[in-house]
Amino acid sequence: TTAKSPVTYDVVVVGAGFAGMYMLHRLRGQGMTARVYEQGSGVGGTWYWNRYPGARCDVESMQYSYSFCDDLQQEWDWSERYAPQPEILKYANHVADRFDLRKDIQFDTRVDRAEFDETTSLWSVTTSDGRTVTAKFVVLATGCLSNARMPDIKGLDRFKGKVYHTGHWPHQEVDFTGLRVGVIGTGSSGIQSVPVIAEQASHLTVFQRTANFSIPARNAPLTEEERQKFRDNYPEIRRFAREVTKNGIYTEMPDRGALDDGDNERRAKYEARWNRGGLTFMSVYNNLALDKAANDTAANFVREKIAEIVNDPETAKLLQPNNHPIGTKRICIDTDYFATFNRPNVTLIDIRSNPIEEITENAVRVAGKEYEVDALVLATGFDAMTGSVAKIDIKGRGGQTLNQKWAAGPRTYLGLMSAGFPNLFVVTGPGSPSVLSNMIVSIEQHVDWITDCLAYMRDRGLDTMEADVDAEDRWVAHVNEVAAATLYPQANSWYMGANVPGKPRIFMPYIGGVGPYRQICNDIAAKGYEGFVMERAEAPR
Ligand code: NA7
Repeated sequence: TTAKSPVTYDVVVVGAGFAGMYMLHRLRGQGMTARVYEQGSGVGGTWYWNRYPGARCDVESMQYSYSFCDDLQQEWDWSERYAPQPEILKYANHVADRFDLRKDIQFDTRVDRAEFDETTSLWSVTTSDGRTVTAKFVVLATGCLSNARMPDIKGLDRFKGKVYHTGHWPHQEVDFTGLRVGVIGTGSSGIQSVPVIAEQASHLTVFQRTANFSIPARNAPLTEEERQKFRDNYPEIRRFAREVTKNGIYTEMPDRGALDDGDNERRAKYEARWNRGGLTFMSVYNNLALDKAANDTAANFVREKIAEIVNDPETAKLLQPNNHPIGTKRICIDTDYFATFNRPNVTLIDIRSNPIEEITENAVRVAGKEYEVDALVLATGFDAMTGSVAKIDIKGRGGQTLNQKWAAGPRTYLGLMSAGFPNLFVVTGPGSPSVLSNMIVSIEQHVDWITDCLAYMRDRGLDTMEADVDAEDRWVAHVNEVAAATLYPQANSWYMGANVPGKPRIFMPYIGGVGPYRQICNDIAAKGYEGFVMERAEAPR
């Protein structure tokens, strides 16, 4: 550092969710100076904002947790098979305290702008408090499902009652007792919140555009014995999740396709997974994401289950998904979702055949009929993977903005960097397994990789690192090719950007699997960061 080019921090980290917190911890371990900016008033990211009733992680708690510190994983007591949001937030706060992270996190502060100066090779970062700092590196730990999206529905601003978005839920207790509530959206957030809201509301009207596949969670308290089994086997469980699996979740790996079994055998396997509950339903066979005929067997099984659970045949039919192969939109995990429609105070309204015409001061109008509500819950999702990055005005080489570069869809090398934006990293960015995996596994992998890379550069006196355009083009082509071989692009999902009007339709995450992806990243690092250009800065630092 010289007087001519004052470097305020080695690294600026954007976001204090699970990615930002671990990034800060690792940077400190390297003796690097770092500042984290967080727009919320506390740590936790996703789990700070998504406080809606019933919010819970779909990945089991013993696996949806950091693995970097054995004392932490041995000491923390998860109370249930799937942790509820308040408990995950408590865990995030515990981690912040335990590793003394808060002193380097500035809360209630957004990063508005980041600009790369080609003469000094430094980033200049401007925050919502009007300050500008410089940093050698910027790490975007902004999250993949963090930019809540308000639906563009006529009259929404005229509604007189309270409006809540699941992804931006108030911190005070919301009580729907005695109220008529409308829920718009039946993705994961809708499916988790509907059964809980139905117990409070005098009447609940659910507005469904797309029916979704959902598997029972079979949530239950964890016994000390169950926790101990994980703790005793953590080294192997974590290794397997990281190196062997596709999605970062430890479970048995399927060795056959759905059509390799006869009808009875297949049904028995689906039945067993349905009764076990949770995400592993989809890993009973190895070709459900690849072969439509195989996929149909699983989809039909779930459709039959819905028909068995739901008493009213018309409602059951509406709840049976028929617009996408199972799993190509994020599979949902529920507690009593379908059974909730048997309650006398719950109504399902199909807004696919008749979209919402208008929201009035006190009602939602569909096909000329007004459904009166006192409160509205928007479970309408996020501008996924790129939304939170796009909100920051990021300028790279030649004054090009990241939004300009990504106008036709995100382009990255390994989901970690984008050519033209030196020293700017994204944690679990588009082009990495990210949202197709246990996020904490993918976050730890990226943060470890970035930390090793920064240490490598420092040890060699290198100042800048940038993805090579050819390497990036090859990676983007590979990501697309792997996706095209699956059924995923057949769904209008947020993986495809299809939920945001005008967003380019590109399958954003890398579906090659967590284990193979990690191997690719490790090999590239071992080859001296092949496909990246590393240089010394011209100006003294
Ligand atoms: P999702 O999965 O994006 O679900 C949003 C839901 O809202 C989905 O049913 C949408 O229907 C519906 N939606 C969105 N916009 C509208 C409008 N304008 N009108 C009517 N209905 C609408 O978000 P979630 O928050 O549930 O879950 C996100 C992820 O978080 C989840 O997958 C887990 O990984 C955790 P559509 O399907 O687009 O027809």
